[in-house]
Amino acid sequence: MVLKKISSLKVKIILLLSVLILFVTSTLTVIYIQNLNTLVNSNITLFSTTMIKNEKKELQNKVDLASNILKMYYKKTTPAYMENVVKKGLVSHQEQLFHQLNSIYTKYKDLESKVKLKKRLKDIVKYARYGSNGYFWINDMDNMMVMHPIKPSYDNKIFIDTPLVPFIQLGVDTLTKQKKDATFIKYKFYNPATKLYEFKVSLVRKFKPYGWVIGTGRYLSDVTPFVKQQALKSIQASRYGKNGYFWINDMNYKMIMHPIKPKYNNKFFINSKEVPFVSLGVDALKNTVKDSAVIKYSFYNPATEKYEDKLSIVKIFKPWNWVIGTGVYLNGINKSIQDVKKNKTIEENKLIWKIIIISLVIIIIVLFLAYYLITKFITNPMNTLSTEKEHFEEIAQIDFLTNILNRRAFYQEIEKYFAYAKRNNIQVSVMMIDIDFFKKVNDTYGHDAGDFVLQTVAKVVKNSIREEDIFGRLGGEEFGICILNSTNESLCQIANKIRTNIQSKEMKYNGTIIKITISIGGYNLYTHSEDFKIAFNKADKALYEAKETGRNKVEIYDDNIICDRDKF
Ligand code: GH3
Ligand code: MG
Ligand code: MG
Repeated sequence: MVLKKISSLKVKIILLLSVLILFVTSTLTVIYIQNLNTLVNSNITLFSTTMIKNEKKELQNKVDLASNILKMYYKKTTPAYMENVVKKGLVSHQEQLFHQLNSIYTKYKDLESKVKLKKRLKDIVKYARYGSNGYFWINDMDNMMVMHPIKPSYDNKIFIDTPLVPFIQLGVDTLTKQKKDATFIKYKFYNPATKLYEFKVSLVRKFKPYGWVIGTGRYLSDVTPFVKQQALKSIQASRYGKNGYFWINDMNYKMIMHPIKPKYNNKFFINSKEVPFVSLGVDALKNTVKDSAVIKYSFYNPATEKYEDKLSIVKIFKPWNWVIGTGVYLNGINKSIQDVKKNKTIEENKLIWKIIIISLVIIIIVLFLAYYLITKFITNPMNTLSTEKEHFEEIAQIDFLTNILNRRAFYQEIEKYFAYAKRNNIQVSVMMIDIDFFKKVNDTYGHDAGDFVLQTVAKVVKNSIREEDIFGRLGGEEFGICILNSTNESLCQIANKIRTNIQSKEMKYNGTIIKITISIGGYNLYTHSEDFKIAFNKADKALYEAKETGRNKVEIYDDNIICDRDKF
């Protein structure tokens, strides 16, 4: 019983420890794998956000740079700068005309009649043009319009104090005042292009042979489109990387310049699927206080000839209300992110497998150890694994089933008793007990019931004798007892007490009441010269007789004693 308890306790501890180790190992493994996963995922997210952030920064730099180019051109549209540009242009164009006039005059002045040559030269001036609408007029020093190529109605009219046509008088007066052959004049004049009165700068120059003043002028505002055109050209030519470019649209959704698809130029794109970035950009800029915005959309990629996701930055250029934009196709970034993801996942999987294998090894070792230890304790409870000396000795002396002395221990004790009795001249008796028809109990109720009966018999017998009496299991269903200070009478009495206690005991096993009887052979030693083997042989003989003569009875190995069952 004690032994069973010991081994089952150990088994329980082993099981508990194993379960604990398994639980801790698997929990740690799961936690580790989860943490690893989160770490890898956050790494990838960090990588991709950094990547996109960098890309945005790059684009912002590019668009800022392009915006600076526009700013540079815009500076050319300040009044002073424009006046300078206009003046330079006028000088060069008039220089060309005068060169032509002078050379023809020189060539034909002796060949042709005065009238004819004058008409020839007048026609040259009349039809001379430059730029989109540059022309020359002729007046004389008497403020008379000699020839105006656009307004022939002015011809041969004198313009003095006429605010609508101020340039004749202004030119003549300035030339006279400055005593120069050529001078610039600046005045306000109606501009049919903008329908506004605007500053116009004109260059008037004397053509001496005929006393003419030949003038030509330009509105200062004429410079702006020219500068803008130049700015557009510059931006159009600005490229970076493999296929980085800038486009420009205005805040009214009109494409002003697209370097890759010029067919979009001057077209409006409001919520267009083909060209989504114009309205996306304008709307994003309208919705922000900043001067730039990020937009995402799908657009044709000339490199792959496919429509792909694109990330762009648009920036407003306020002076001209232009939007300048540039973008990058995200497939490059996505590919790098995918690559990183792939590599990280491979690394992660390798780590996970390592951890799983380590955990599995630990689990297998633990299971194996547990199995080994448990089987050892269950199948061989008396093995040397127990380090406690006490247990070891107990295991060697106690009968495993009945928890009384085993055969070896019993005979050892008897030997001591016999020696003690001999020394002190004390009377000794021995008894052999055998259960009657025990085989039948096994056959009828099963071996476990038989074990239970053996245990019960041991208990009942133990309770029927004194503490100092020796009681042991000799094997099977046989027990031995040794008592001191006894006579044949007392032996007979004690034996019958044991027998009747057993007979009257109701052994309840799994609800079934089992009743048994025992037979006892006893022997009270004649002399101290007999050893315990002889004594037990004699008791055994008496037992045999008890069995032979009916069972459930006590026989004493002494013909003089009749140990009658009926007396008890
Ligand atoms: P008898 O009255 O002649 O003694 O008959 P019996 O059946 O008791 O005698 P036998 O010697 O033929 O049978 C003894 C039986 O005891 C046989 C064996 O199976 C059984 N036995 C021996 N040791 C144990 C044990 O530890 N547990 C159980 N359940 N049975 C045991
Ligand atoms: Mg027997
Ligand atoms: Mg028997």
